[in-house]
Amino acid sequence: MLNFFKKKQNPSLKEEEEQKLSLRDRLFKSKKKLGDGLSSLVIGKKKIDEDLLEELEVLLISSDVGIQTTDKVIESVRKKASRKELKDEDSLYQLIKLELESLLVTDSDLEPSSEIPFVILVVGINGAGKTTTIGKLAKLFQGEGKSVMLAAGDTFRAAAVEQLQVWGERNDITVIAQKTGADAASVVYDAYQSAIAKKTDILIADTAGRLHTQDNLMQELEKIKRVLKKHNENAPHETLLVIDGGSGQNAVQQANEFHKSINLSGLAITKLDGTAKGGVLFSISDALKLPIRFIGVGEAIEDLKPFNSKDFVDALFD
Ligand SMILES: Nc1nc2c(ncn2[C@@H]2O[C@H](COP(=O)(O)OP(=O)(O)O)[C@@H](O)[C@H]2O)c(=O)[nH]1
Ligand SMILES: [Mg+2]
Repeated sequence: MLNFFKKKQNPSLKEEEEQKLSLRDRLFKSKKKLGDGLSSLVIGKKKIDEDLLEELEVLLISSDVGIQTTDKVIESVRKKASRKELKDEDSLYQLIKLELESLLVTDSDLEPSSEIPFVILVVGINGAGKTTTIGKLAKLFQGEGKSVMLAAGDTFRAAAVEQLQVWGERNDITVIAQKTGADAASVVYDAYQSAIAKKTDILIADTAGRLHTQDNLMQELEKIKRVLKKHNENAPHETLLVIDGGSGQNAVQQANEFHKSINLSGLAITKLDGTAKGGVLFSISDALKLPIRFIGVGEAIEDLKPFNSKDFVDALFD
């Protein structure tokens, strides 16, 4: 369930403090695995030998960096290390850290264009965090002074539509919905027309969870895109895949398959507060070369952060 739907109006002091936790605190489990793991590996070492590379390989693979991406990192570290003499363990640590950072696709801000409505189609499997992320995103954009409308495109479950409607009412965000079982493309199209009429800046469309193996459901997503494109070839301006970061290497597979079938433009990776599998971001970014737009680091509405590769790597390694 969307916890922030139930959020109290006046958070207690404790809750407020929790909300102020830094990215480093939120990514604690992954930091412990990757950052602390790397520290203990390079401690007291000045040169990179085969033993060290082997240990590094084990660390990266066990941190969900993935075999192919790990190979790439190891090769690059090997080459760089043979060319220059490293001063101390810290230079070695920094070299590996930067090598990982270079895998992350930068320039990742989602900048709604001047064309309105800027349409964001949100897709992913069940429970990945789509609806939660949409609520957080809506608030984020509202905070930037933009008007937002939501399309309740998850028409499979009555609860899904109601949840979004109740939340929209409370937060003064229009939600366009039809009854359960309605054609998702028609809901999104309705919302698009309404957003044009109201001159809304951003339209975010929720969709039902689906697996890439469910052909009929994947076709439904294609239909949503087709219907939008008929009216504006630039829409949807963003096709955002939401993935649960805790699913590790499965997340890479999911992202690959969704990308192949509906052509994604960006990723949001959720639940990084609860997992040590944060290494998967390097793997996904390297495999798909798609920008990671946002990361989810908690259940509260403030817990969606625009992704910044340097901040992320600093939080894990500093
Ligand atoms: N801890 C944590 N939980 C999250 C995050 N994002 C989503 N969730 C939880 O994941 C669950 C499923 O989210 P939901 O948005 O309903 O998934 P959907 O089926 O893809 O729409 C809910 O309990 C959310 O509160 C996150 O970044 N951190
Ligand atoms: Mg949902």
